Amino acid sequence: MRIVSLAGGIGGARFLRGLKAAAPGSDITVIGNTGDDITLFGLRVCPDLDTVMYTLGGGINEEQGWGRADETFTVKEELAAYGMQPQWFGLGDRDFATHIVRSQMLAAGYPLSAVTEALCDRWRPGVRLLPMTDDQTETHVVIEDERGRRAVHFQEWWVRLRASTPALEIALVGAASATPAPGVLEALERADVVILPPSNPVVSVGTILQIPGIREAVAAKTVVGVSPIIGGAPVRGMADACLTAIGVQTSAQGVLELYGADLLDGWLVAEEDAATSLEGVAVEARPLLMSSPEATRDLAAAALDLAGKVA
Ligand code: GDP
Ligand code: FO1
Ligand code: CA
Ligand code: CA
Repeated sequence: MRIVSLAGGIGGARFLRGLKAAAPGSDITVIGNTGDDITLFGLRVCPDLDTVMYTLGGGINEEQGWGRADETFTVKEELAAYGMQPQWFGLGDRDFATHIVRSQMLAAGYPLSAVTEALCDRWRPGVRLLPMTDDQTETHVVIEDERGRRAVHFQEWWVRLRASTPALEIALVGAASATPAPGVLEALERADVVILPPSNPVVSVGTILQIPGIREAVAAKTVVGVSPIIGGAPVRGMADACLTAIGVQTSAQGVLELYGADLLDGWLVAEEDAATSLEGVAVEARPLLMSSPEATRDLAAAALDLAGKVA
């Protein structure tokens, strides 16, 4: 079976581990969000691609959900001793090596998709990991504080401000002129099913869907999504702040309506959200917590099962 999945960071990566276990032997292509990407100290950092690569490749810091296991922070401390900014983003020594390789290859003219493939030669994630686009796109957030109304990089809002300052607008800068990375539309074209993991619907899946051509190519397929919202709150992180920013209620129903019946054929929600419904979409209630490898595998299996029913 050919499966395509659109993934952000932690929620996407954990779900993909379950998907690999639920569908052994299937061909899985992951279209990764690059809206979180940021250039720091001259290095290109791609948090969501790296989270998927490290999680599926066995290098992730399991408790944290991002960054490397057995990490040290000597370079970060040395940069801080020089007074280098920003100091609110924690790049570890092992992680730095990934960003050095990536930045060197990008500077040599390789597109991000080729760089990602080269990095995955080491990590062997067991899926084909493609960036949504090779073009530089970045999610920026409009906030208003004592310095006035201004746009900051998504990471500054998310990590430095912990999403505590309301987002007035969230925009993917560069989206209009971006094109899907090589292989993205081809993988969608060939897919038997598209699965939307419980990734952030605004700044992960929503971002990928903004690259011209991707939403239409996804909608043409049998698409099943998993709600990242359970009982009116995100399972972890601050997705509620993102949904509020775009005027969507933080609920399984709100996210279902945001994606819409033109995109989704099936939608998995938690037991307490069983009343969720939208004409044209098959909604099923299932245990939605990825609390163990078995629970995560069962969740992915339920998504594939629902896809089989609505296809
Ligand atoms: P990020 O890029 O690291 O923020 O990760 P994603 O965008 O891939 O996923 C973030 C979303 O995952 C959050 O909105 C969480 O609510 C959701 N999430 C995390 N763990 C679980 C879980 O166990 N079950 C479900 N249904 N959603 C989860
Ligand atoms: N998240 C944090 O909350 N603080 C950090 O210092 C931080 C550093 C970091 C470094 C590399 C990386 O791949 C991810 C990192 N993250 C950090 C996670 C990341 O900023 C966000 O969780 C995602 O981009 C949101 O999806
Ligand atoms: Ca992300
Ligand atoms: Ca469809």
